[in-house]
Amino acid sequence: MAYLNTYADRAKKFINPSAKLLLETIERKQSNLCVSVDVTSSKEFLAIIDAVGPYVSLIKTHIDIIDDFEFSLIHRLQELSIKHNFLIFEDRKFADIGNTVALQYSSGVHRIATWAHITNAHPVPGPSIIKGLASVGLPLNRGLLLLAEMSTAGALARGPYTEDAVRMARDARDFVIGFIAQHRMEGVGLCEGQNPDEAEDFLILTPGVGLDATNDGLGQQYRTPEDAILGSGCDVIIVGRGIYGRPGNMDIDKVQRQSERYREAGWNAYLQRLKSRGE
Ligand code: 5BU
Repeated sequence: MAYLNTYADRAKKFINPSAKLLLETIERKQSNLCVSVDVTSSKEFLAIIDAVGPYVSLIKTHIDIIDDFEFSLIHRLQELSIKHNFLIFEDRKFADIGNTVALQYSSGVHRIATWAHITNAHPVPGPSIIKGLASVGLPLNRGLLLLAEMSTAGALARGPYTEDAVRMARDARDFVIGFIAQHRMEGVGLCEGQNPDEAEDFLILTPGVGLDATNDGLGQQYRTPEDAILGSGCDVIIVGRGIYGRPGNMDIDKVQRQSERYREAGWNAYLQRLKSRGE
């Protein structure tokens, strides 16, 4: 199975430039941690990113929740991305027809395609959503993740829906680099008589990761980095509140310590996974 190889080896096989860069960054920084920065003030947003920057390969944003958004915030974010060497993932969860998502991705106040290396989409509209987003993202070397599963209790993205998402991804490997999911997806959705492709490799980025809580009381479900990386074979752990707690008055030294703690847990689980290959 391709995902059992090192991140560096896998980087060489991906054709999409953002997927390659992410895997190379993970290897170089020894971090499969993505911090999700879900705060509403620009000041807090930048302070968290500067604190966790050394420990992450990827920063995930919900740019539409920033109360005092001005485009200069994106320039500050890009400066931090260069300073700390991480990629940017806007968790936009597009879900409309091709023409509309192309406009939402390229335009408006956020102009997501101009700065986010990676974004994501619900497969619910069918393959046209990939086509629409690719028309904007591919010329900019961007990558797309499909939401094949969700971390929330009772999520509807499962079974045949997940299988169809994987089939859609397989037909667009230049742009679709993987999934937001809870498990690996290689070999999922094959028709009867179709043989699994041993070289198939999708990136699996997984939210719902926490070391100290099992849920948030609002449907979110947490599992440990070890469960995600070693138990389920995911590639990148996405952690938000487990690292920065409650927004407002945060202790930035604690945020830094927590990000190092999660980085170490994620990386050790990966090293264990590599070790398990020979057993
Ligand atoms: P948390 O604070 O670690 O619970 O934040 C998780 C983040 O991941 C948050 O930004 C969600 O929007 C995002 N997320 C998720 O939690 N579960 C999912 O299935 C998907 C995204 Br898709």
